[in-house]
Amino acid sequence: MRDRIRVLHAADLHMDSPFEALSGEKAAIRRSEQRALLGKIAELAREREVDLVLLAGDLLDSGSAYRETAITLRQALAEMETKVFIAPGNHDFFSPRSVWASLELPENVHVFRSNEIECVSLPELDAEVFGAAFTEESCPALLRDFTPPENPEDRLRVLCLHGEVGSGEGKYNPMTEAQLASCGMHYVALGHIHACSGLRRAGDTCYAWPGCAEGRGFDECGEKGVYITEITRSGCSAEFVPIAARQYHRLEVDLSGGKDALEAVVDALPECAERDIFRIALRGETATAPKTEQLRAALSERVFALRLRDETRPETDIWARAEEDSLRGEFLRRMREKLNSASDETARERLLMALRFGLAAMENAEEPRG
Ligand SMILES: [Mn+2]
Repeated sequence: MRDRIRVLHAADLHMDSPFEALSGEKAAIRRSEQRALLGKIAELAREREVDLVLLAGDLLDSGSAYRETAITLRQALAEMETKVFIAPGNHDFFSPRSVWASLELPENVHVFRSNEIECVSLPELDAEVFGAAFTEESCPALLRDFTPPENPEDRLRVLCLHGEVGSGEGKYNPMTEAQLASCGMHYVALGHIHACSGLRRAGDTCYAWPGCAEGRGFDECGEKGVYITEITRSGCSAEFVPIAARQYHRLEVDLSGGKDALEAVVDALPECAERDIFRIALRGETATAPKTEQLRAALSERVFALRLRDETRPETDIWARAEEDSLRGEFLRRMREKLNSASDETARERLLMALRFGLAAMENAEEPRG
């Protein structure tokens, strides 16, 4: 009898996402990189000689797919050379009009089509794979009333589902740890949450979600990938394998102390920055406003894509001119008084803003700087 099986567990590829924050050209590159995930998953499945591939939903960002995506999907699934199970999620739910119904899928692929948990027996692996599909954008709590059937042959049991673990309330197949503990599975392969979970345990049930396999925005920063999970009757181990083509990063760069903006940003970039996508906030106190357009141009070759925000504040020695016998001096003195008696941080922020605008107006400058 098999005492273990090895599975590749992936979810939330969200293929054909719009990538609205990127230019049209770069968005198209990102979509082709999402498609390439399928080939990487197939390669990894062969390399690691996995027994099963479990795809826990939201493989597609919507009910439809570009022609290229449908072709790649069919090819890559066939190349996986093992049984592949797909549990459609809220973005790519199963319906008669969905890709899952219309696409002619290779024989090694089983797509769950009903929102009731079904069981597929795999006697050659001494295993059973359970699963279900979202059949619309929401899905009731599938584990709430689930009772595992008898398991007289002590088969390894795996459940592949899209859904979320927590209070048991919600629109997306919510489940509780107690329900997981009593569902009779050795491993529950989940999808839906985009940050990977790490291997978790509820009673004797191990469960995990790998997160999305390719970031799509600054709320999906860092390494993204899939799990290779070894499942035994007494427990599981899961290895996270990064497969994303690019990472998203959020950086804050402090320009206080008269630092050169370009130098400071370049210093802050990680290795392989040219591959990645950045949101950089410039912070700190500066004498003059950083020239963001120049900076963007200078950085364009060093990163794949960039969003740059100037959040610097004027240096506080703007008060140096408060003693002047001028309109500016008078304005500064009055503003200083108001700031000293500001009731809270919000009032202070507002006064600082007024100060910057006031000084800019007096200088006839376009940018409100001190
Ligand atoms: Mn989802």
